[in-house]
Amino acid sequence: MKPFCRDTWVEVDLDAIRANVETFRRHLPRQTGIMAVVKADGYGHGAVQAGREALAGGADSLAVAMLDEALVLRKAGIEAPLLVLGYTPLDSLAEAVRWDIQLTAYHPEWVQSAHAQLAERKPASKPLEIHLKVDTGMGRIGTQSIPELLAMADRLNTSAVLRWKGIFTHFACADEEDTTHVQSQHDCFQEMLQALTAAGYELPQVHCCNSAAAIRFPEWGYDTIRLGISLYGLYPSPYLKERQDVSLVPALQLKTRISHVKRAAKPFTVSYGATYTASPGEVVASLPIGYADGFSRSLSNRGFALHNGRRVAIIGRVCMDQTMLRIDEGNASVGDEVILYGRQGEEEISLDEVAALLGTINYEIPCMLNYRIPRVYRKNREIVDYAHALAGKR
Ligand code: UAH
Repeated sequence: MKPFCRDTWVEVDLDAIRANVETFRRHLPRQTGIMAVVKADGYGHGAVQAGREALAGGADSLAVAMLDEALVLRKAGIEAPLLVLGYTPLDSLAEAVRWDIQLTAYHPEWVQSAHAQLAERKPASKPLEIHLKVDTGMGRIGTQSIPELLAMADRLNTSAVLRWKGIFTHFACADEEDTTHVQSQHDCFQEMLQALTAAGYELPQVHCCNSAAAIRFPEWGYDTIRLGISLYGLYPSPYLKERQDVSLVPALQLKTRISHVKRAAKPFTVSYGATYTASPGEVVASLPIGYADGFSRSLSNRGFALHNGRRVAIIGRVCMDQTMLRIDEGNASVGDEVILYGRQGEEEISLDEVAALLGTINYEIPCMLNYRIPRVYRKNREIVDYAHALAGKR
């Protein structure tokens, strides 16, 4: 029995996730590994399920944005190397050590405090693995200073409680046609690596590529890439989608079922604000999904859905828990499946299309779908797992 009652759900095709990892495996040099980025609950797909599938498909490690996300993965039994890409407060170091989670550092004072704190522990703790983050042109976390980088490398190499595991940077514009910025970031990264080797340090794991850079510049893969959006079958930008350097398979669909159908006998208005008037003869179908699920209210009177393989318009305002459609052709009945994101027959509503309509990027669309929506996982078309926070199932 399915562990939820709701007639709205996200379907994740785990075979697609695996196929995307395999595509990058073929696209990258042999020696380059794949770190699957499953932050933000796997970009809305489910971090545990997406992470497991990525690892089974050939990824060798996982990355998240914050320590709490890493703890979820460890507590679910994932044993692969896990890296926290963002900031970790010093008062949480013991948790990172206990659960064997790699952290990111970018300031000598943080590294010194981490060393001092862990060195005091009795009995001596196992070493905490650290990746140093350098800012080569993103302007968010990361050091821009070679003296700071050398000071951190020195502290890590002489500490018994810290271990220098990696060094990385993050690109701001790798998805754009103009490669000036990404090239200059890569040059800057190489200068920082050279400063380390010139000072006698042996480089640990080196990584700089996100999905876009891995697609465009597979030769910059170094020891590993950090594969985020394209793990889920999405291109980092419309430009890269058009180029088709790699062929990706989208993993996520958003589905629901009609909860009410009415044919207008006389004109009536639809939803809050009465922004749409149904004319006599029009068929209006209600759907049990709304903006409180992460289905944007900005799709009011603008978005589309798929019903019986045809595109149908969203009419009136998207409410907190309900959305209405106009069914122009054919019959509609309570219980009919409706696709909000994904494919039905020959028709598709891609996350790229929805993002363009909302004036945002495809990344944001699955990330918005929140805990109220159950996730259904398929492999070989069969349902293999569920996740639903309201049912206490991860
Ligand atoms: C530091 C860092 C990120 O914040 C995100 C990613 C993954 O990016 P894509 O989703 O564009 O692949 C990697 N690294």
